[in-house]
Amino acid sequence: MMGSKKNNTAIKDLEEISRQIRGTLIGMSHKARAPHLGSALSCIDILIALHWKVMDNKSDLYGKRDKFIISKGHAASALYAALAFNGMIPMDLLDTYCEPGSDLEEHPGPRYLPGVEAATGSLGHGLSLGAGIALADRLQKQDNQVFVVISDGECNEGSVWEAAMYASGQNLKRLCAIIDFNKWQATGRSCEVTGLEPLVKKWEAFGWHTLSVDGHNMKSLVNVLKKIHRKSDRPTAVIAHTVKGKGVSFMEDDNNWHYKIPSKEEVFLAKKELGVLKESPIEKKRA
Ligand SMILES: Cc1ncc(C[n+]2csc(CCOP(=O)(O)OP(=O)(O)O)c2C)c(N)n1
Repeated sequence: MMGSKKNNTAIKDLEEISRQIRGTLIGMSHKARAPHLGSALSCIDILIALHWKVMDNKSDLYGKRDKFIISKGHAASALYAALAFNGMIPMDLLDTYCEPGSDLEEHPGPRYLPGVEAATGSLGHGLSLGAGIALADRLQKQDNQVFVVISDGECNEGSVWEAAMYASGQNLKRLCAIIDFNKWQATGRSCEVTGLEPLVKKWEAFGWHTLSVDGHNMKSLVNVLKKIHRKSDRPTAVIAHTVKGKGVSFMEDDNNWHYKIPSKEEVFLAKKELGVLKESPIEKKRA
C-alpha cells in the first residue's frame, strides 16, 4: 500500500543522518555561494521523516507513487540532499549544486529528476500544484499520498488559501500540507508581517484535519506523518514548529542566515558543532 513505507532505519540513525545532511547543506551553501541555508536547515528533518519512513516514492517513477513538493523552493538544497542520501539521485550530483547546466538548480527546475515533482520557488503555488496532482491521482484510482511543504511566509498568499478551500471542497484526503512554521520570513517575524495566528484554527476553519508537531523531533514527526494516511477523511495540515538555522548555535533563529553564505571558518565551526567534521560513511560512498 502506498504511504506506508516499511523502513527499518531506527530513529537514532535518522538523527545521525540529519546531522550529516546538515553538514552537507552547509558545505553546499559555501561551495555554491548559495543563500537560504537557514531555510534548508529549518525543514530538513521533515524531509528526512517523509523520505525515509513515510513516503513510497520509488515504486513507480511514472505515476503510482507518493509525491513530494517543496513549495518553499528556495530550500531546494534540502530536497536534493535528502534525495542523494536516500539513494534517489547520485551523491556526486550534490557537488554540481547551482553550477551552470546542473539539474540541481538553486530553485527546483522543470527538468526531470526522480523525487522532484515540480518547479517551485515562486512562493505560494506548491499547494495548488499538490491539489491538482492529488485530484489527478484520485481520478486514476490511485491511493498514493501527496505531501507539500510550505513556509509560514507563504501563508501570506491568497493562492495558498484558495488551494486550501479547493482541497477541502473536493475532499482531497490524500493531500497533506506541512507548514514549516519557523516564525520568520525574508523581511521579519511572520506573525508581525501578517496576522498569521491562530494558524491551527485557520487551517481547521478551511476544512482541514490539523495537527501540530515539533518539526525537529524525529520520533514525533515520523509518528504524526505515518498516521495521516490511514486516519484522514479530509486533507491534513501539519503545523511543524521549527527553528530557522536549526542545528548550528550561531545560525539558529537568526534570520540573517536567510541570505548569508557561510565562510570557510563558519563551515568548520558549524561542522565541528554538529560533530560531522570527519567525512561521513555515507559521504565516503561518493565514487
Ligand atoms: C512570489 C514570491 N515572492 C517573493 C519571493 C522572494 N522570497 C524568497 S524566500 C522569501 C520568504 C522567505 O520566508 P518564508 O517563505 O517564510 O520561508 P523560510 O523562512 O522558511 O525560509 C521571499 C519573500 C519569492 N520567492 N516568491
